[in-house]
Amino acid sequence: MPKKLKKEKNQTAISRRDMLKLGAAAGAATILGPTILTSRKSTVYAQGTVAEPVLCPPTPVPQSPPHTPFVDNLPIPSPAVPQLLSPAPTETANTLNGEAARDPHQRWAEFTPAVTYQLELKAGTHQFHRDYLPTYIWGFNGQYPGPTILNAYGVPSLVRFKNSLPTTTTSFGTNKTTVHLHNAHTASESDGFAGDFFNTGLFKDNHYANAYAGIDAFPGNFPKGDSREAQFTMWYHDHLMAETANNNYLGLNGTYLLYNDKCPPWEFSSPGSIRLPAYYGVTDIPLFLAQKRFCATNATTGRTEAFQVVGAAAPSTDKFIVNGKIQPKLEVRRRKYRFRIINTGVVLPFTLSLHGPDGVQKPMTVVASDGNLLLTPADCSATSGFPLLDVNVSSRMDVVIDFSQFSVGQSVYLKENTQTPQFVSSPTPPDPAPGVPIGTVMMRFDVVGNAVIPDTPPIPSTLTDFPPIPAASSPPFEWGFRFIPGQADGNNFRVSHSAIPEDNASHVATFLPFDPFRVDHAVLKGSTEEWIIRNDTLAGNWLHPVHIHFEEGRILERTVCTVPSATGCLPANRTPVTMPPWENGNNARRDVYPVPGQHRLKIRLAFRDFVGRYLIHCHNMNHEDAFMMVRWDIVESMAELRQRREQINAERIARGEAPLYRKEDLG
Ligand SMILES: [Cu+2]
Repeated sequence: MPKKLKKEKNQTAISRRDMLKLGAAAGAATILGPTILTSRKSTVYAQGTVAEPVLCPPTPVPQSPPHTPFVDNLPIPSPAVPQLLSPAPTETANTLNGEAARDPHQRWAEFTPAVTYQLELKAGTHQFHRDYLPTYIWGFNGQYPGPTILNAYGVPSLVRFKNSLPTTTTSFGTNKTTVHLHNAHTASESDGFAGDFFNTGLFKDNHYANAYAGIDAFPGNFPKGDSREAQFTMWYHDHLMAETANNNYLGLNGTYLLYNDKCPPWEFSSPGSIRLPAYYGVTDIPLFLAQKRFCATNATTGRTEAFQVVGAAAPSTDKFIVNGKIQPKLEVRRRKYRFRIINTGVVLPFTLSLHGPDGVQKPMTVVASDGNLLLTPADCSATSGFPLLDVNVSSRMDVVIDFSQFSVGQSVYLKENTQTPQFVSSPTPPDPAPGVPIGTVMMRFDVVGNAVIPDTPPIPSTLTDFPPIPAASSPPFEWGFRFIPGQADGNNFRVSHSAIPEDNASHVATFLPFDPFRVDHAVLKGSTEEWIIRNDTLAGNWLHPVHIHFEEGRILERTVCTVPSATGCLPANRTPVTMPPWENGNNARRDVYPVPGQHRLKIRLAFRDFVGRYLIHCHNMNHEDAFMMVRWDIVESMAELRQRREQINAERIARGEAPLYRKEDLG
């Protein structure tokens, strides 16, 4: 035991930036080699001419400059424009012409890209408010939020992510990247695995089949796969190990929407359509939520720079941002609108409600959670029993707001209920509506007239149907999300795991930091597993929004421990927790599973169509960067499963740990 503790201490002493170096060095065979071969290509891409930021000192923590509420219009992120790529995309990585190393695209011939895009990661400036000077950002095509990709199921796409980030920077970003499309059904080599980062000067082609999960089970369908698996609202973002928070805070994220017969990009009647508000940027609008803090405006540099609020000992933010603006306004007509709310981080949940000019709460109808249509729509309102809409980091909540309930000339407010209210100006302006302090308002909707485009019909009472929950092929696999007391900030979150249910000892003993080359669980393609997600940290600590790449799941059960225990809740002490209809597995599918202290969630996942490396991690970006993330793999065959599980056991025994898999679990 003393030996093991010593080893763990050494491992946890690794800094986050050391981990990046380790990732590059340990991956020399697969990552560094091709990088060296192609590094001369870095001069192909001209670096931006944006002056690097002059950051303000870390102490004292500045108060952001004041702003006038509701003077900027809500920006609509521009749609990405398809373009032909040169060099043309290839199945195997085109490392001789500047592509980063990767495994060959899976199912390339089956899903030949019909549309291609290029998004260039580069420095830029962005004005977050009329009263501010421009702020240094990193963005896709230099813009924040990045361009919105609009595409359809059945139309395979390829996005070339070109890393033109500065070779040196005075910002708090790290100029390597890997881009995850959350939570597309994507082959591993295009999934933005956190260890698959590549350097500035290189590009990487991510191939998106835009097929539903279940391709192999429904080979005759068009679009391929099981249409009940459709997801509509996704977002793409930097997923660089140990630096995701910084790079996202700088602006490396954008929206990716998929359409199909059920949700086409139009509102008129068409076969299969449920006729939700659908005109992008007009009646169907992404709301990209974020928090920031800013330095004092610097007249010499001509900038109002962002203050670093991520990393060790992070101070809190004091401005709420929607689509890149502080407290914007949006003119709306008296009709229904769909808003696709996305929490882009970095670490706090938004807890939202809608209020009329009299301050009274008004309903928002939730139609989708994490991109998946709900079985039946559900109101977030004062009378529904669920008055607040929790949007954890990376979760998406699609709501329909019917502005026909208001009169022309009235204003409506989107309120944040749990975070410290933002600083607006001093003295604080009066409340815009009774019980709605100005600092709590995310944005304002101004009802300016009757509908011009005819309103959509009432929201159907049934939006979709779900595939059946498949039987699990093995005992539940348990993942534990743990805060590790006594460790340095930035290095104090871990994921434990065990293949044996109720095996509390393993969860206490096993908590290695993320290592892209260590596999903590291997699953068989085509199998279904029940996973338990548990947070044994005592209540009062963080809620962890756990994200599982690649497949959607349904929460079958949520319990809280009535006799709190840091070492594992006894079964007799677990009591069910009522879940809102946008979380309950009877009505909702998810890919972000919020797990507060002393909670246990039971979910079931099928692993289909592709193989390779995937992730389970907390999506609080500071937490995933502090190593609350592990790799799990999907393998092709029973023989490979057995070999990989034996290898995992052998590596654990070599570390002085108990084997993970029993003989009967080896496959
Ligand atoms: Cu967390």
